[in-house]
Amino acid sequence: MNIYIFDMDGTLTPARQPMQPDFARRFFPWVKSHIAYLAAGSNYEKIIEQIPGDAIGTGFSGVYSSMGNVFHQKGKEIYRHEIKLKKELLQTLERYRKNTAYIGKLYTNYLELRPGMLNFSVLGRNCPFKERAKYNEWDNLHQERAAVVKEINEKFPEYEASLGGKISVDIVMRGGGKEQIAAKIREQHPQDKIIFLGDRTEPGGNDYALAQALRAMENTEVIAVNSPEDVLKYLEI
Ligand code: M1P
Repeated sequence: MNIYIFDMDGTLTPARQPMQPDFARRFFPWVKSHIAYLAAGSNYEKIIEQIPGDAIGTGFSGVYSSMGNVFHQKGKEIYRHEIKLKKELLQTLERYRKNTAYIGKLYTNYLELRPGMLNFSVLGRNCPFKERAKYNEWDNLHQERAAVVKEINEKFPEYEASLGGKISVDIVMRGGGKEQIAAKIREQHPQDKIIFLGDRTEPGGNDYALAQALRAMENTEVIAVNSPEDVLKYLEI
């Protein structure tokens, strides 16, 4: 039997947007008749905003949120982990926010603490939606987020940083990222083939650690997708 794992933003839904109705219409019957897990960087509250409750409650066999630091089954929280934040880490992030060369307006909620992880966005998570694309375009040219990721990973061996979606960086305790999901699912399904679909499986992306952990195991496959349309195409639904 195949066991499926899906990332959410950019994989099952457009980044930070609800699942598209046509996608939901085709994906729901499929997910109800297969064993599938969700592996999201977002927290559980955001997942509920983006994916209709039907799939969350009854479709998926389990929902990993906050990079695998919280686990829900049938709407019930099974466990959660926390992160320890060092003063030096916060000072480093504040420096990027203060000294950014981005000339657009900056918004609040630039440090978002979630169970087991910290999400950092120089732009600020409370930005209007159109500002996300503007910052992302600028960041693609100036590689600000890549610089944050590099500095955190070099300076703090106890933490692991990766690019979030379009505007942010995800920081977890080393080993406390999406990779932990691989071992948990393998434990539940020792004999089955595990197939993971994600849009950020490249080095530095927030699906990379999970992709690598799975590649190191037998009987697994990692499928890099660029959009929900790619998922439908792969599943042939
Ligand atoms: O794709 C998952 C990412 O989605 C958001 O990223 P951003 O706001 O940068 O587009 C965040 O929730 C991030 O934590 C998450 O990994």
